[in-house]
Amino acid sequence: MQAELFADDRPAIALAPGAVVLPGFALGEADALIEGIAGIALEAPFRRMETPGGRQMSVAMTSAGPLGWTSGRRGYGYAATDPASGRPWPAMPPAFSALAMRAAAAGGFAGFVPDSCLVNRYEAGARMALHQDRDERDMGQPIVSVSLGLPATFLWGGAARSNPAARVPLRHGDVVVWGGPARLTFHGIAPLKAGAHPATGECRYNLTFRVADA
Ligand code: MD6
Ligand code: FE
Repeated sequence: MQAELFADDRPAIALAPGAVVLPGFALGEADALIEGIAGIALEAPFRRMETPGGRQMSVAMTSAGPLGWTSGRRGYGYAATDPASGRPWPAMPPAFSALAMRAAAAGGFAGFVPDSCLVNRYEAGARMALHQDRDERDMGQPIVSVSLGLPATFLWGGAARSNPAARVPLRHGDVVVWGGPARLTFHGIAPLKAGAHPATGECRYNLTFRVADA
């Protein structure tokens, strides 16, 4: 299996039933993914959105695919056009969807065909507070999340925001797949430590693939 060739020496880590970290699963495609992100950002530049409460997020975001995730004073959700330009989001590069489908299958979710790829860019200090991903229509569909560049600490909580969160290190090329009974688990990213990575420079990218509109 090709994934074995590229995987690093850490075994898959089960976070909970339905949720698994696949260490190094995307390493073979990492350079192509980073090139793809640069292309996406030419059409739909990274921007720091506002929360519905009016605060600016520390993570910069853009999207690819038929639907893009957006946030603003009117709330969170998916849109077919980029509110910054009024144009459709850039197409999802075929290598992106192929990797996401392969990872989902490896995580136990065959038949996953994403219609949305949210691209997150973290610079030093950027973080994501504990949240649930609940803007998608079909909670039976999993999420596939790819980490690129600087390492981060993933916060893996529970079914309630107040549950204590485990700290899970995520490195360049790691993929997290989750769905099923874990689909609504609270999760986040601790403030990114400053550093430089040969593939991305002074940032971390995260790709999250979803079926937003099943
Ligand atoms: C991040 N990820 O890794 C933030 N959400 O930068 C997420 O918020 C996330 O990784 C749902 C599923 C997988 C994720
Ligand atoms: Fe999330």
